Amino acid sequence: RTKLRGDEVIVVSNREPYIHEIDEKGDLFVRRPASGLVTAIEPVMRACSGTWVAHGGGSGDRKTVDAHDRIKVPPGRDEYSLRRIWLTPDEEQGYYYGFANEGLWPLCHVAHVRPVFRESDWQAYQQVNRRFADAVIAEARSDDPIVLVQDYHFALVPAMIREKLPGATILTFWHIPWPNPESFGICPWRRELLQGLLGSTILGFHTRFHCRNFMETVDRYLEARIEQEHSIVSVQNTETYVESYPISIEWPAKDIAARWRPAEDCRAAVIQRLKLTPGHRIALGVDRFDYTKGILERLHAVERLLEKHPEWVGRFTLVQVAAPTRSSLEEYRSFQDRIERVCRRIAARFGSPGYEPVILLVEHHEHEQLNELYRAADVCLVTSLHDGMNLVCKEFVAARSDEQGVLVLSRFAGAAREMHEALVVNPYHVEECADAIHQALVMPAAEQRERMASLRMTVREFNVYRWAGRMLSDAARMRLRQRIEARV
Ligand code: ADQ
Repeated sequence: RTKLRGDEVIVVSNREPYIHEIDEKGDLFVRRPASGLVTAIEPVMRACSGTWVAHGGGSGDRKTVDAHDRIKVPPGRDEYSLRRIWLTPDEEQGYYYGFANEGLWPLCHVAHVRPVFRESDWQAYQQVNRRFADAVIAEARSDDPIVLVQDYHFALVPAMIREKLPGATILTFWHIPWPNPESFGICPWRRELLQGLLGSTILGFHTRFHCRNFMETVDRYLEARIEQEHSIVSVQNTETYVESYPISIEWPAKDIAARWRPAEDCRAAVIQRLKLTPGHRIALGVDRFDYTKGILERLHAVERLLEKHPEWVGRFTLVQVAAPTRSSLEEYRSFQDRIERVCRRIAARFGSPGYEPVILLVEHHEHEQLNELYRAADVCLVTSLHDGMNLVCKEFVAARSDEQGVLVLSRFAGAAREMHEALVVNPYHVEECADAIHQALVMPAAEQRERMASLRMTVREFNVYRWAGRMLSDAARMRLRQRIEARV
């Protein structure tokens, strides 16, 4: 808030932070989406109040807005404005499911799912990007707002805004990895995407590695001047500062953490609810049900663990919470079927009446329910095949005020660059993962405490306000420079 000093802030993202739905009885209720992006941006918006422009996708969304499609949120607290954009089914199909999630998502993640590029999806993507850019321009009260453009759904938006509002400070954050130039180069519209992103004042990625990949991609496919040591890319007269800003979570306030039930009670509650035996060891996975999250590899590791260490059979369970996501895409449906098949196979091999080695909960959980699971678990398994950052590992650490519990973390998640005290694994290496789970289960309490205390220091210090603060300070610096240059 100090950094912004009254500047106008507008956020653009596909996902809205509050979704209004209508239940079977016709009553309205509000839902928080399972989204890393929303988890990260929402505290920043609450702190600076402004306008959030997003797709209104809930069945009750239209019922709750005013004549300008706006609503104050969080419900009941009215801290900032949410401006909803309505998409037609064809727009949503082509822009969101098609180009963004069948094209860009697999293109940017090395997860061996082949991207699909349809001309009609590309048309819809351009059209929807134009609609969001127009909405930002209409919402802007000044000619130099700060606009935060979020993610791969809106690669074209920065240049579209820049054209109409040359004085805007546009901060674009790409929440997923950026691949190497060869991989990115298969996209038929690579030049257009790059030119769109280079309308940004600042373009942020989670890691330096992704920044370097981006700059090499620009170098390969556009006529641009690249100053590696200053991280500046210039095309014609526009300069973009490309920097890494590792995203994080809001560290729980002292009074909130003080009200949490003791970890032992959480454990007892989960054991009772899931019908486990007392003394049962719990490994936890929390993910959107996405093929990049390494859920299959995690199951293979659990299966191998039970083969290798029969002493855990009957005493160990993986609780896998998977939030349904993009389920209208075939790739996601068949992935879910495959996971369910493997769970049944593991149950057939190692389960018995009253004992399930894997409990798969395919449902959205509220924050409090997740927190209880995080506090109940002996081990948290984050085995992404590729992940921009991954917030689940940070949420787990934040929940463990008792300094117990072990994090097993994929080396291919951006988070592995900061969370060195985790047991860092290659999720493709089944044996290594099985061994890491075993090591976690037998780790002495004192070692758990040491590792967890250190992880907690990192996440507490490098929290989401640090992420936003660094980006906004850089923006403030660039605004000043622009103003000075405009006067010369
Ligand atoms: P995501 O791919 O969505 O984010 P992640 O960072 O792990 O991945 O965040 C997922 C969020 O959804 C977490 O806050 C988690 O608690 C929540 N969630 C998961 N399963 C849930 C469930 N069943 N019920 C309720 N909530 C659930 C993208 C990138 C990441 C990057 C973030 C932020 O893919 O790499 O970390 O953006 O930049």
